[in-house]
Formats: sequence, structure tokens, C-alpha cells
Amino acid sequence: MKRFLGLLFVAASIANAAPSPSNLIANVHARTTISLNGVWRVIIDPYENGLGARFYENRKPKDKQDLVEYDFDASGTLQVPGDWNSQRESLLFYEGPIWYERSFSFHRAELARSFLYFGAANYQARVYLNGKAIGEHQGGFTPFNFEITKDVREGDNFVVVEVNNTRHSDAVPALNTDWWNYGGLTRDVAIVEVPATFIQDYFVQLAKGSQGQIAGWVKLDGATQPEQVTIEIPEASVKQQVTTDDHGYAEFKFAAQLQLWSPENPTLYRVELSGARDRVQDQIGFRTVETSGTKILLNGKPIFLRGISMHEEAPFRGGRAFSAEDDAVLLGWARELGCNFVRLAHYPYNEDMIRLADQMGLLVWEEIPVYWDIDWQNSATLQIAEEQMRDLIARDHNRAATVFWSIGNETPVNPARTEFMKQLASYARERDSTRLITAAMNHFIANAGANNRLLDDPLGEYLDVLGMNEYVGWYNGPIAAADELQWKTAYDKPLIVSEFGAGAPFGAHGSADARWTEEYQTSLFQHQIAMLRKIPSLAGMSPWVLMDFRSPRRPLAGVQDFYNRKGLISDRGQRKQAFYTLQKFYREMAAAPPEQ
Ligand code: GCB
Repeated sequence: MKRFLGLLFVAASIANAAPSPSNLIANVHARTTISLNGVWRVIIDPYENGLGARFYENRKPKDKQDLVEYDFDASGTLQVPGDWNSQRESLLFYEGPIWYERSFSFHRAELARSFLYFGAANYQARVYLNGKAIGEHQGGFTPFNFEITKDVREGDNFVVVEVNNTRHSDAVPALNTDWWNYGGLTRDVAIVEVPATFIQDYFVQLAKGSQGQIAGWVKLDGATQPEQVTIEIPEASVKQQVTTDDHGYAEFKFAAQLQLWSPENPTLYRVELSGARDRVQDQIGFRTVETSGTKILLNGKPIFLRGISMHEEAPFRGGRAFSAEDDAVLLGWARELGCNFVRLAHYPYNEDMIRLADQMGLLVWEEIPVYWDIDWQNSATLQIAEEQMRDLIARDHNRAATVFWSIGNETPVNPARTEFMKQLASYARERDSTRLITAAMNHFIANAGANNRLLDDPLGEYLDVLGMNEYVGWYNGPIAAADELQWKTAYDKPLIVSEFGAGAPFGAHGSADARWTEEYQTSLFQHQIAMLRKIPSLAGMSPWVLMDFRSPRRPLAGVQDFYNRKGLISDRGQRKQAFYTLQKFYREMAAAPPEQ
């Protein structure tokens, strides 16, 4: 028995996290890439006729007799990256398949392997190269790549992608969401070129609970024998070598003297990994995050999270955000508001957003779209949720900014759901034990008196930090009810009030008790803030929401017009009064953080 235990101990990972089972190429933007962004030909295919008619062959009639009932070259175009809904008025509400086609010319670099990379395609993608099926992907917000080394030709090539944003009851998310179902190739598309054996992924982070030890792993793809990999952090005088096993994998742990990353001082180090033929460079920050009772500790010290919830929607022009400018405006507004924290609700955002948060010193809550009710009993649905978590973690596990993995939002309390969420929590923790697992919950019970509320959800047991969405003053009772309410949770864990808010179109004025006015929204924020300040376990908040966003569930004409109007900023960038209410509170909190 003793010996057995000893073996177990030796076998235990030193690396904080199991190696990612994802086949994603990490840090794509630091590799040699050929961008396929730009103008693509598209065929709208509401009856999904293109599969049977083989649109992916991109055929032309052979002669005058030949019948071919489609022609990419004569069809319209869409910009990539970009959702289709905001590019053509006729596609605003479109849900279904659209076929994308793009030709490109290719010249093979010596010894290179090539991959076709997609930043995201909502929701399902079938990918074809030169008429041949290359791969399929499900999940609208996570990246994916397929190897095309054997299929890409010297000279002319064409790629065809069928993207389908049809909603399904067994998908993640399922049928009902309070955001727009933007379809299309919404993020970058590129060919990535790497050597025969390349550094596919790596995890370089502080060891859990340590401020002076780096622990992690590196994974080569294509390795047939052990290889030496060097990890260098020149500014910290780190140079370490590890030898990979036959599968190209090696773990490491070593001491390093580092300036820790924090919102006040978001230090990023240049980290270089080099194998025999491949070399990747990244910018990585080092910090610890953990909990102690009801506190969240960043680098060992309690921190209050002054946050805001967001959607990944483009300011001014609308549609899915994807550009550096979009990201800079959105996070710039959060910064102006006085935030040190953003909740990226309700699905993974583009990778550059997280990298920008790393540079700006904004802590990040990342979430997968396990939203409201989904097919809890279905093991295939759990698998899709896990795959989205897997690839999100694989993409962002080196970002200091990301401190929370959120496994869902407002999921209904029942045994099947709790079992599903429990598995998802442990899956995420296994992939990355250095970050905190959370979820936004909204199951309360009146507790010991009419004015007491208890957040009581069995899911709380499996989380490190409790997220709580409450809509006192909007969906639940009058604003004044906030003055009397006392909140408690069933767990000795930190609480983040992850949502509260009120709808008001910019410029709509009236009395503070009239819905849909800026005055009402402002009053709600004032009363909410006073209420939340009294919660002893409150570790942070992220009110709903930074900017008005499109939602098919918000048809009220003249007021909503298919926008959720709970933004502190309008979709045209106008700041509402409540923006300044929250800003004032956050300035006070920054100057004198609450007793923690
Ligand atoms: C919520 C949801 C969020 C909605 C918001 C609202 O509880 O989490 O996705 O948009 O309320 O405005 O109703």
C-alpha cells in the first residue's frame, strides 16, 4: 500500500493543470500566417440545399448542357470577419446556413505543415478545401483549426465553409438567449504555417499559491522522439530546459523572481519557447488568485472587483465586435467607468480582447454559453459544453487577466442540471486549477423574514466564487424594496453580484419612478449600490450592462426596438446618467476600498 501511494505521488502532475486535450494551436497570431480575411463569396441557403447540390465543389458547367444551379462567382459577398446579420439588412433575422467561398493562392514553405484556422464561426461549420471535406466544428465562440498539409495545393486553392446558425434544443446555448444570434465567420480566418514538429501549446504560469515558482508544461505536435525545449524569460533572467517525452510533452517547475501582474501594475514578460525547429513568443503576466473565506485574494491581498458586465457587440456600427478598435473602445469605457474587472458575458469573446485586458490591467470573467435552460440530461450536450470550456481554456490559459472560468448563467435548479454543472466545474478545474470557477446564479429564497434573501443553490458547493444576478427594482419589486433587503448566501465563499440593472433608452427623461427613463435607471443604481454595500461577503460586482445590445426578445417599439436598453452607454456611444452614478461609486471604492 505504501509503495502504491508513493507511486501515485510521483505520478501527480506538478503543472497545475492537465495538458490540454485540445488540438488548438496556441497563440496563432505569433505564428507565420496567411490571412484569409476580407471579401468572401456567399450563397444564402435557407433550405440547406447546398449539401445535396455539393456547393463545396465550387463547380462551373462543363459545357452548354451541364446543369449547375449555383455560382459563387456570380453571388454576393460578405466581409470576413463579420456576422452576416449586420452586413445586409435582409439578413438581420436570418437563421440558417450560408455558404462561404474564397480562393487563394498558396506557395508551400519548405518542411512546413499548414493548418486552416478559424477564430470563430457561429454556430456550426463544415469546412471544405478544393472540394474535399476537411472538418466540422460546433460551438459559436471558440476557435478551431484543421490540418491541411496534404490537401493544400501549390498555386490555386479554394475553401468553402457552410456556416449554420440554426438554434437547437440540444446545443450550447440552446433555443433561448437574450442576445442576437449573429451568424457567420465572425472572427479571423487564416492559414497557419508551422514546422513538422512544432510547439502546439504551453502553459507558463505561477504555481498555484506560489509567487516565486513557475509551473507548467509544453506540448509539441509531430514529435516522434524526445526533444529539448528551452523556456526563456529574458527580463527575469530565466532560462530553463526541459526534455519532452515520446509524445512531445514535458512539465516543468522552477523558481523565478517576478514583478507580479495586477490592475495597478500590469507587468507582462516576454516569454520565449524554443524547440529544435520551432520558436514561439508570448507576453505573459504572473499573478496568483485564490479565495480565503469570503475574500478574493490577488497576489495574496484582498481585492474588491469594480466590474461591469458586457456583450461582445461593436460600438457605433453594431454587430459582433471583432477588431482592435472595437475592443479598445469597449474596454476603454470600462476603464473610464473606474473598473478593475469585466465580466465577459455570456460566451467567449475574441482572443485579442483578453490580450488587451492583460495589457490594461483589467481582471476578466470568461464564460461559456451554458445559458438558462439547456438539455441537462443529454450527454452529447455536456460534451459540447466541455469542448467549449476546453478550447476557451486552451486559448486563454496564459492570460493573467483571466481569473474566472464561469460555467454558466442563470441555470434552473434541478438535479439533472446540478449534476451537469458539477461535472463541468470539475472538468474546468482539471484543465486549470490556477483560476477560480464561478457561475451566475439566481435562485433565492426568502429567509427568516420578508426582507431577507438567501442565495441558495446547490451549485454553490462546486464553485470557488458565487455569482449572483438579482433584479430588485426591475423584474423583482419596486426600487425602494432594495432599501430593506438583507442578502446572505448559503456558503462561506466570496460573492460577486454579477448582474443588476434597468432599461432606459438614452435621452429618455422623466420622473425617477417612471420606467424606461434615465432617471429610473439612475435611481435603481443608487438604491442597489446602497443595498449591496451592506453585504458582508460582497467581493465585487458587475452590473448589467456596459452598452445597449441587440436582442430578439426586446420588441417594444420606440423604446427597445430589438435592443436590450440596460446599457450604461447607448449603442451609439452616448453615456447615460447612471454611467456617472456607478463611476462615482467606483471612484470612492478605488480611493477607499471596503474593509476586507
Ligand atoms: C439576465 C440575463 C441577461 C439578460 C438580463 C436582462 O438575468 O443573465 O442575459 O440580458 O437578465 O436584461 O434581462
